[in-house]
Amino acid sequence: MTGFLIFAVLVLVAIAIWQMTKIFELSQLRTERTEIANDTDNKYNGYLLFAFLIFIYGITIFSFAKYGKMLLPDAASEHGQDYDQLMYISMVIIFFVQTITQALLHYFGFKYRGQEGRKALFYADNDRLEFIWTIIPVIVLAALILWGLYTWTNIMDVDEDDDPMVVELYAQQFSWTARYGGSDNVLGDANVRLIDLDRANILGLDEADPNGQDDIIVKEIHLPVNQKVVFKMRSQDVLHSAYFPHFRAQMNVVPGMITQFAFTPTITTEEFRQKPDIRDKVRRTNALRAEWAAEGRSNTDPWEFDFILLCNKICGKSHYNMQMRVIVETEEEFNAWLAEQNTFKENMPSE
Ligand SMILES: [Cu+2]
Repeated sequence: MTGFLIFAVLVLVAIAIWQMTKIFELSQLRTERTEIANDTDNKYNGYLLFAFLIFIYGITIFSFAKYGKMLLPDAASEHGQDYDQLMYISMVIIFFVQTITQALLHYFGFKYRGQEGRKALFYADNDRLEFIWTIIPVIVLAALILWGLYTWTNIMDVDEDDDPMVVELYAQQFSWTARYGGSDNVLGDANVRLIDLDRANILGLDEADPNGQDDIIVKEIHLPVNQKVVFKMRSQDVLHSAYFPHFRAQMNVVPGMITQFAFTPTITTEEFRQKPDIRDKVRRTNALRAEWAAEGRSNTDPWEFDFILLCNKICGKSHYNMQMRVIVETEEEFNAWLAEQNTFKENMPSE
């Protein structure tokens, strides 16, 4: 409310000043026509161009300094390194070109501002110039696009020789469920029409399919480090999107079809938590949460870093909270965890 009042007062003061200048101008005896910009006006506008240039450079530097820490940490997957490199190079090129062209644009605006007696030069075209400013972007963009396509094909190419671990991601409003193929690493057939909540068959597994008997259904993903995993995704209701920010992976989850994405985690959760930038982030978040706790707000328990699977399609009112924890651990830890889980068959009530 106070903010609004201050804003209203400022607006009113600005209007008052504007009206006063108008009265002042009207009271002056003028000989020249005021609606045509004179040299002084053009000079001021030229200087304002420089002021705007400083503003855009300033806000860029400010944003990097203040919000740079909000960017994602280093990638935790094998392909994530290539992906980040592509992103990094693209950004460097964009910022480099932007910085130079903006400076030139504003400088020329100032240099060739209107001046008494100066006439614009009629300059129809210049083939050589046009060739240069066409061919340079063509080469740079073609290189970026080809590199991007090559990287994308590499990421999306799931080679069965890699012997990836198969995990199903099942999306529904508003939660995720994961299913492991079990000892045979093959997922049993499933269909939403077979969902039977009375029998606790929440994913609609075909009870007659032998491949499904040893499947393991969980609410938390565990992954062994350095093992390729392929996620097969199904949706029960609407479009969702499986987004693993730390692994640089995202794929739409579409009702009626199976989509997939594969990646290899390269670092365990424990190791990732020890990284200086992650520790710093956790410290900052928990300092904020402590402040909130002191104010008596809810949801202020200390936070510990975890990899996470998020939904990245606005799929309904609780979309924001559609997430699942992802734990990357050593192979021994993973096997121990897996051994503790019940299979589909063990969980089914007997007839
Ligand atoms: Cu969703």
